[in-house]
Amino acid sequence: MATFRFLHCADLHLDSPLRGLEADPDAPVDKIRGATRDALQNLVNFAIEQHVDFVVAAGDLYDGDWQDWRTGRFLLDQIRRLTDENIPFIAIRGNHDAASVITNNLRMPGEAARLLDHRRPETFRLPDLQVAIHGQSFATRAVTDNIARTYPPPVPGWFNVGVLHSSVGARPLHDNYAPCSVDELRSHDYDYWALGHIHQRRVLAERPWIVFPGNLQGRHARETGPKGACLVTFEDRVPTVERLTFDLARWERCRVDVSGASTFDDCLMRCREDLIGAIGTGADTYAIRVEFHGSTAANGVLRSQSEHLVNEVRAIALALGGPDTWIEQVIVATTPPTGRLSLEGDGVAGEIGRVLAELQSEVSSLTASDGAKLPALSNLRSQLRATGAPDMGDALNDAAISAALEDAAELLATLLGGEGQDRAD
Ligand SMILES: [Mn+2]
Repeated sequence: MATFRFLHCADLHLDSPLRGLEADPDAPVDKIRGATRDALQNLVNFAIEQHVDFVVAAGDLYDGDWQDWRTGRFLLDQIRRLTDENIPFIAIRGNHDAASVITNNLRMPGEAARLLDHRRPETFRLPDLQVAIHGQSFATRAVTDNIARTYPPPVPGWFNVGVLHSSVGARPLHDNYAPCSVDELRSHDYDYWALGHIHQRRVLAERPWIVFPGNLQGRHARETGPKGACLVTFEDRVPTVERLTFDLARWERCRVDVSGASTFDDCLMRCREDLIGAIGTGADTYAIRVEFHGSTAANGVLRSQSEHLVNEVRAIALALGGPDTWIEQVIVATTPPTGRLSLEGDGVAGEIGRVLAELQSEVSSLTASDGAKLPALSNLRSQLRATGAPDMGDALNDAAISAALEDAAELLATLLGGEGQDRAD
């Protein structure tokens, strides 16, 4: 057998509508919208520059719901770039393609490009390399038969590749399309199984290789990290598999642990450190979801000043990564500190607790119009006015006061019970 190299990609989802983009006028929409195309173009550039021997695509070339003929033209242009360089392109249709009018009518440019049959398994042969590529396209969106079972026996003495769009094994988060097991695939005696459907890269076995390359380009905040394809090199009768990255726009989730942070600014400092790590992975454009978690004295302020928080996080991202680093969302999932003080007992904390409870009970027994009669409240009003705070007017109704008192209780308990202080109870 000759020495050869090929690329295995899957789940291109060309022109997939990238979720969460349109709602935000500050998002680098064009870069992210064009990302699935850029990634394919990158793969084709690599194939041509390195002159790989062929390219296999294991389904979901398109996104089923997105039906624009330009998507089809783009794919054909890229395939033609390969075949013009004598690089064969062999693909199957996945569940998304089966629903797509474009893929159904796709006419491959010449003999070196092939979309394998959907009625039965088909074998594409590369006699010079002694490579046989076996595969079957999805006929409909939901193929629940075990189509791998009917794949042909290997061509003896050749390198046999099985191309399959399947969830392989029980994976509760995915639709169980074309079900089959790793052992079943192994029993086929092929040299490499080029899988598609699972969007995360996974190597299910190494003898033979049974591989999901993951999708070529992440499409939303759950498809994070570098995305690309696999380069398979067959040399000295042994195949090796290398992971290649082709995405330019990258989704990341930045989980900022603010446990023990005492202020809003401390939380931002930690966020900054984590963002430096998240945007240092070599992509051009980043879409980042920031999640604050952990037990912190800043829990209340992070939650009450969420708009300010988003602005600050965006400013940090802009300073670190420029305009192509986009904060997709900021999630506050923090909890109050565990070391918070109990506003009970005989001490000062208990006194504060009693005052707050008294105010709380007075408020709940009043209606909004009675609010002005509450001495503490009218005092508070005039004091607020004296400090130049905006007049709260109607905002001072019983529900608002009640909520403010709860916040005050939490804040006082947090501040008084911060690290290094003794608990009163
Ligand atoms: Mn897919």
